[in-house]
Amino acid sequence: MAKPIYVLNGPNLNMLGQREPEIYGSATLQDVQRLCEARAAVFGLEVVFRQTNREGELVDWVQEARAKAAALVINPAGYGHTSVALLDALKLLSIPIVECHLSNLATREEFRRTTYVSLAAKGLVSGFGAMSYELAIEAAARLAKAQA
Ligand code: CA2
Repeated sequence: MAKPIYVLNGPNLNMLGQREPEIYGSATLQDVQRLCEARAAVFGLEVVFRQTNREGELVDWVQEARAKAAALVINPAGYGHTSVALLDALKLLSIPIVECHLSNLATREEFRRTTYVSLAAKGLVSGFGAMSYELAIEAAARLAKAQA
C-alpha cells in the first residue's frame, strides 16, 4: 500500500470561505480537501488532510509525516512567516515538501513575502486560490513517485 500525501494546514484556515473571499477565495477548507483527494486519486494516492491552530500540533504532524507520508504539502499560514520550530521540524524530513499558499505572497504586505518554510521546501505554489492545492498535490505526487 502506497504511503499517503500529508496535507497540513496552519492557523485560521478553518475560517476559509467565511471571510476575505477577495484574498483567499470562496471555497471552504472542506472543498479544498475534496479537491486534494480528487487530484491525488489521479496518481493512485490518498491524502491525510488536517488543520490546526496550534504551532506545536503542526510540528507533531510534520514529525509524523517523516515516517508515514510519501510527500508533504503544507500551507503553514501565519506560522510560515514566524516559526523557526516549524522549519526545524521540516528540515528533518527527507520526503518532498511542497509549500502552498492560496494568495500570492509576492504581491502582499512585506512581512508575508518570505517564509521560513521555503528554506525546507522543494518549491512553492502561491496565488491560485484553491487551485494552489491541486497544483501542489500534483507536484508532490510526481516528486514522490520520482523518489520511490
Ligand atoms: O495565502 C495563504 O494561503 C496564507 O498562507 C494564508 C494565511 C496568511 O497568514 C499567509 O500570509 C498566506 C492566513 C490564513 C487565514 O485564513 C483565512 C481565510 C479566510 C478568512 C480568514 C482567514
